[in-house]
Amino acid sequence: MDPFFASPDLQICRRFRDACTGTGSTIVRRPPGDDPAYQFACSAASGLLSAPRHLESRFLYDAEGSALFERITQQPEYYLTRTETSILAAHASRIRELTGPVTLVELGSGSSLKTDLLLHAWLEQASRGCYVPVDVSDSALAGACGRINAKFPQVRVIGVNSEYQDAFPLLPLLSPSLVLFLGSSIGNFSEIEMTRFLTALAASLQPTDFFLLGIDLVKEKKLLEAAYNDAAGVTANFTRNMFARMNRELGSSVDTGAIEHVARYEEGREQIETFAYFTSQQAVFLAPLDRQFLIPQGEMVQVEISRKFHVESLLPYLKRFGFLPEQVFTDERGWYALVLLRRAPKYYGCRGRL
Ligand code: AVJ
Repeated sequence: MDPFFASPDLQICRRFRDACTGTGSTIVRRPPGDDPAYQFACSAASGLLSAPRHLESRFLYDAEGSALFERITQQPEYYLTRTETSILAAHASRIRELTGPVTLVELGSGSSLKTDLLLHAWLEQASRGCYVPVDVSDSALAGACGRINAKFPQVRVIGVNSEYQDAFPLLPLLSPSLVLFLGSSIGNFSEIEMTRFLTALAASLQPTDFFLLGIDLVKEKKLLEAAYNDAAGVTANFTRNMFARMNRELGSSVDTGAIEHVARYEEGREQIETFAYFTSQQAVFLAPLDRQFLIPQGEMVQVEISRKFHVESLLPYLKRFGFLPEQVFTDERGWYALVLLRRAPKYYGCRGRL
């Protein structure tokens, strides 16, 4: 088939296969066919027309947003990254023991700083390795690939610049693998998004593949709210950047000075809900659609949810999708957990078939 007519999925698979035969570090990018600004504008339009108004949190991570998130992880109140890193540092070798010499695939890799701990453990047991980071931010991905390639020349690094789901068709090519989904990023999904994500991931993995999931655990409201309202105001700028990005990419001309960051823990729903609160009415122009949306003064636009979990209820939930717990690692305060899961045998859980 002429590659020009190939679907985006097929194109990315083909580029990926070509990349596998090289050496050093490579980045596989999305085909130029789909226009990111148009997609961003469509998503923003449907979110701003909904009640309550919301925007998809994946759009928080452009170059600016990814850099702001890195700064969030260094704030004293944001315990998630530090805690997860300490758990990884303590258990990376054990994880390698359990998985064997598998390819590391990281969804939402960002700066890939935590991955060093795993790569070290991998190279203690073998002379070579393969690392496939997947991220929507091209700048974060390029930085991470370059850094890892320089630090670990024995590791083949293939960056994939795409949404998580667009990288799933690559997983069968990478088996046996350990898919990393760290930082409690799964907490950004709504219930229905999480269901779709886990179904698609499970379908793309072989029974020999592993899944390492980082989850932030339910804890005292005060600690949670502090983590999402850092005193230095970095998280507030992260929230404002959603609209700053719309100004840059969609010609929106929103006064970001009229936006206040609101993040509160909803105990009933066990999630942090983050909003942009508008202190004055703003017109949001979306150039790719040639349309304008009014946000009245006093309105809130939800930009993110960060769900918090209980290990005891999450494990049976994951089992329903065919992910079986291998081992759970946690910190001494019990604030955060890393769950190592194994893809169940093919017809696991299919009643009537097995
Ligand atoms: C890495 C996406 C999971 O929700 O804790 C941090 C993002 N937002 N502070 C999180 C975030 C505000 C973070 N995730």
